[in-house]
Amino acid sequence: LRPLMLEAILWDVDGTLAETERDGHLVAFNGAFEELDIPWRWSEQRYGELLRVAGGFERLLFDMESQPLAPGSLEERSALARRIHVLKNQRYKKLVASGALRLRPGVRELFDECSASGLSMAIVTTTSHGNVDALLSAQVGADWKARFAAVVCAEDAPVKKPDPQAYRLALVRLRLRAEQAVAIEDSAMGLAAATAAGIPVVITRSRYFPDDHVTGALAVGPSLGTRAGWSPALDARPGKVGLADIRRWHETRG
Ligand code: XBP
Ligand code: MG
Repeated sequence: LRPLMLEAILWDVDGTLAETERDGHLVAFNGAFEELDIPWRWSEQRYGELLRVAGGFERLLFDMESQPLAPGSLEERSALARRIHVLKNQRYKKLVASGALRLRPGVRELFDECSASGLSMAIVTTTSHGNVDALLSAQVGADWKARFAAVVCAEDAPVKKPDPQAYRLALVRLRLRAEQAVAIEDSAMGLAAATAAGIPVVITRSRYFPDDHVTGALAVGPSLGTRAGWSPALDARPGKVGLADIRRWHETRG
């Protein structure tokens, strides 16, 4: 049997394409609290703890459990979380539409390399289509969708990572087997989601997950923008992590 070749790269969004959490979602959450006269704010550190809960709405509900100023009943909390979440996303979209949140180093180059060599790409995220559209319209252009063979967001796969639902759906839409894809992720939760779907994973560490345990990843490194600091190590020539590196890692999968 011939080993399966790499046919697609599946991209996580938050933390992987851009540092959207601290400079995007967190700022927008605190802005929404203020707008609604809600008497609490999230610090950068608290938000880091809350990122263990995937999904902004779910994160709000979780925080309210230990928030003495939150309403008492689950019904009221859900209604409030929904209002905050809507406003947060409006603010987030405005923020990223301004171009303030740039793609992480090496991402654009790998997009271009995949397009040039005809390798499929997909988006696999727990955030919404609207948020992804705002980010990629600003950073890639209004026609960004043409570059992706599948775009799987929270509306398509409501069960959030670390559940593999979003990754499984992406494989169905791409008509690929798990071994034919590589996921690029930044967190242990993302790694768990892709791994549970059978997809090998490359981790580019992000600001909020600098030392997550990521055992079982094909490769772990600081950024696609540098060849230094990767495990397994890359040859130390200058330059970025490219498709040839990803293909080589893919060939080593267990
Ligand atoms: C990261 C998330 C998201 C964002 C906020 O998703 O957990 O919930 O923090 O977005 P990923 P929403 O890394 O899979 O892209 O408020 O839209 O949930
Ligand atoms: Mg992520």
